[in-house]
Amino acid sequence: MPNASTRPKRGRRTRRQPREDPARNELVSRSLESAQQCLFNQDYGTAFVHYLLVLNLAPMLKDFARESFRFTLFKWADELDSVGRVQDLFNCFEQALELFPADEVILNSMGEHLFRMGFRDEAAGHFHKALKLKPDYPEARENFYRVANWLVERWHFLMLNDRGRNQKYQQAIQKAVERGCNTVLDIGTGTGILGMCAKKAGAAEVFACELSKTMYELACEVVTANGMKGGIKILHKKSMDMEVPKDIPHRVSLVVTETVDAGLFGEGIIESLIHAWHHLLLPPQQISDDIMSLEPSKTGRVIPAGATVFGMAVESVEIRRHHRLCVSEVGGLSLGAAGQLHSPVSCTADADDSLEPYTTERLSRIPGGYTALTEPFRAMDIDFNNVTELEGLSSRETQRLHLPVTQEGNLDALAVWFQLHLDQESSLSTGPQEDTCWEQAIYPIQNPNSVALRPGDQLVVDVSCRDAFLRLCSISVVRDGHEIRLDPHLSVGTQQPGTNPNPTATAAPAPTPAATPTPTPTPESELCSALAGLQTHQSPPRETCVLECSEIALLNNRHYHQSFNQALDTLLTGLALAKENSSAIGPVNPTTATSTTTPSPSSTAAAAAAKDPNDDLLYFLDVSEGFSLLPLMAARHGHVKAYSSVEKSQHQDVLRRLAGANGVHEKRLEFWLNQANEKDPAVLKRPSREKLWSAIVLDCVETCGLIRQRLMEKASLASCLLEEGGRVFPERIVLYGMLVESDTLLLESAVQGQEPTLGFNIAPFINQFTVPVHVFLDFSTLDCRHLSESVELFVLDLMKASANYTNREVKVRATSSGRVTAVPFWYQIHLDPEVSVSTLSQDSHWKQAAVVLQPSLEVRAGDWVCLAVQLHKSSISMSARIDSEDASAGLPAVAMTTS
Ligand code: 44T
Repeated sequence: MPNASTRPKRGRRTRRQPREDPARNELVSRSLESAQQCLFNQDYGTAFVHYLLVLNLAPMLKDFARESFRFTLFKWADELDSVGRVQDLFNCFEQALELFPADEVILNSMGEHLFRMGFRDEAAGHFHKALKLKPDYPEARENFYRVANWLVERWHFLMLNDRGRNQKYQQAIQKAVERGCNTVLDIGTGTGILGMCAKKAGAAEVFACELSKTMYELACEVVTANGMKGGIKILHKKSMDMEVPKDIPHRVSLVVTETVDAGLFGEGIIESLIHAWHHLLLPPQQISDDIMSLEPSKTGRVIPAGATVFGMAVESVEIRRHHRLCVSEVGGLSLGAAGQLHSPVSCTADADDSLEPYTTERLSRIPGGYTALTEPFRAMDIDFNNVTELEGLSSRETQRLHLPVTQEGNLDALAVWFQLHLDQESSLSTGPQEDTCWEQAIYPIQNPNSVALRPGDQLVVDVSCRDAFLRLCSISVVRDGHEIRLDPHLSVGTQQPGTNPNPTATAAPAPTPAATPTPTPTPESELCSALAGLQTHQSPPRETCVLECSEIALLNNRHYHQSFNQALDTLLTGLALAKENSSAIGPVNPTTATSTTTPSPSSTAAAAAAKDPNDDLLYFLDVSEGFSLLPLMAARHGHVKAYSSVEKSQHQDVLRRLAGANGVHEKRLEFWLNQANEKDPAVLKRPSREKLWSAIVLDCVETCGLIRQRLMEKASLASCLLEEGGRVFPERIVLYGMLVESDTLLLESAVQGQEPTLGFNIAPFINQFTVPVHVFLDFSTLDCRHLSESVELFVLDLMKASANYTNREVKVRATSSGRVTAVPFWYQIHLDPEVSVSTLSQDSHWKQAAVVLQPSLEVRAGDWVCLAVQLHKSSISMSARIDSEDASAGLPAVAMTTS
């Protein structure tokens, strides 16, 4: 080691030829050797340090050592990650990027770590950089698409394409500026559009703030491109962190904002405006003020000026099946012992704060439609120009509304929307009937029993504002003068607590006779009312458990479970029979791979005496993500030991309860992730050293409609772990698609030109975040024209995972003329040669996805379209062209490449 005084200075070091310094060379070569040795010994931390030293001292070795260095870094990062040393992990990546600043693989990997830890903005930056360095790097592309969906949410495209909305905002802003509001702050500027409107209208000073880094950077680019760089000061800040004069020199006369979500208050508009009135806005206008004055305003105001919130009770099968258990039995299992299962969306009076009070749906597109059970009612009026009112919202008394039921049906949810009053003359509505793209807020009913309403009933709803969220809670139904409480913890109906014999029955738990128009009670209604009165006593709380909406929808899917039951039955019966036959011939080791457990033929009797009862067992492994009943269904077949991947202890408890109630011995159900070693948690393993699996269930399609990441890797591993005759479920998935023309999909994926954005140049910037694959689609209600029949696009064979192709050309005949803008796709999931389930079926918990074609393709009826489909890992891409060859004579031609 050279001593400190002779150590070269940093600046000179690079100019020096290492050959001139034998001591350094010696150090480099010894360190390199140590690095390689440590790598061999899987001591990645030490290897990493040695590599750092080597490459800092001898940068010319970078190309030579790049691959091993990356490998070491990734392994070491995984180790650091598994022990929670997050800071060290990022330090290592930063050191690595100092050495290799333009290494797309390191950038992409760092992005993945950042994304997993929730630093989405930073992750996006890394994926973006990696992609710029190597535009055809599929991993970075897939990752970028994933974050793009998070960072620039799809509503940005919808909003910017909504010319009506943009024009209304523009006119309101222009009017305000003309009337003297010439200092403006745009809170949550997004792409900068409202700020630019203010500038264009002639405002002297315009400020804008945006809390998302990605959106802030985008706004800066857009404002510059529109020649307003000097005219709008954009801050990367949350408005509540802004101060006068630090961030803006003085208070402003106008705040413009559209920080509202489907439930109005979800983006924090109440807190932002309270803060703005106290710190950023001039004092509010007094009634006596001359609002027509052309002088610069000395008072402040807000656009939008206020809002009116509306609600309505609805019946919707789609909402019901995602939030409540609607079946009492699936796949041969009785679910009575499950306790109360509900979705994470709950707005009951005692709902805990971790639950979301509402979810969102576009009712006009909800599969199966919806029925309005009441007229729309006014739930709240709010004046954004009245700070006292804003401050009083949370302490406002709960408002109790009695809503006349106008239509017979099941009460599944309260739907909420609002009118945003931009000023006194102009407003926007987000209602379900309006021609808008906005979703409505949905407050699902969590009552375990269905609540059948009928005209004449009154629904009692409490409206309040807690934690700055609007809360609507259905309290009770008044029928014939009797009040029937709807709290999930209050038993209604004739059931005993803890049982749920037929929750899908449409009969109300409430009194059964039809409501009479006269107040005179009939003997029947008297009896029922008396019953209802008796039954509104407080029942002991049932065990409750929260499941994701898609998990509840899956539980409600009878066909899915029935199909699995059938396929499991075929497999397990066949295997058990084969075992019986083979043991009749002589003791045969079921694994054949492990001869150590085979007793010697000469000692059959002794072996029989010492026979392990587990020898005859079939082993079933379910590696589905989330809650799954399949292991229980398998364990109900005799001689099966089933392993579940359910991790949450609450969910395991539900499965244990169900096992007990369905006659499954506790030893026949294991939770394998409980046993997995911490360092190596999710790796597929043998059930025990000398056993192989009879069946492995893989979760192949995500709820959003995409193939699960790393599916094929898992499938090849799974098929290696099967005993003879064993099976991977599903054995095969077939991807289907259809050519469609859909303007809606285009509007959701990219800003279409400058025209809808008031002539501002925004599209090229926001469209960098265009993602060609749309997820969570409801194909059955998508506004589109079908331009072809459905066609098979791809087959993935999970039993022979290595033989799958990655590229395929499919010829599709156009059945109508039009513009092919997208190809929605879905899957037929084949459990075995006879049984399959479709992700397109009505009761599916899966949604569909679609590739938006760029560019779209004009077709005439009868044209053959050649679709090039590519599957890289789990991401699908497609392009289309008119097939000029005459393909009409043949069947769809297929070209394929194997991976
Ligand atoms: N609403 C559409 C648009 N932000 C959602 O980071 C409107 C949806 C909509 N920045 C129904 C109706 C409608 N300080 O980029 C985002 C966000 C940013 C802030 C700085 C703050 N205090 C905030 C708060 C939010 O503002 C941007 C827009 S917020 C989301 C708007 C008819 N459903």
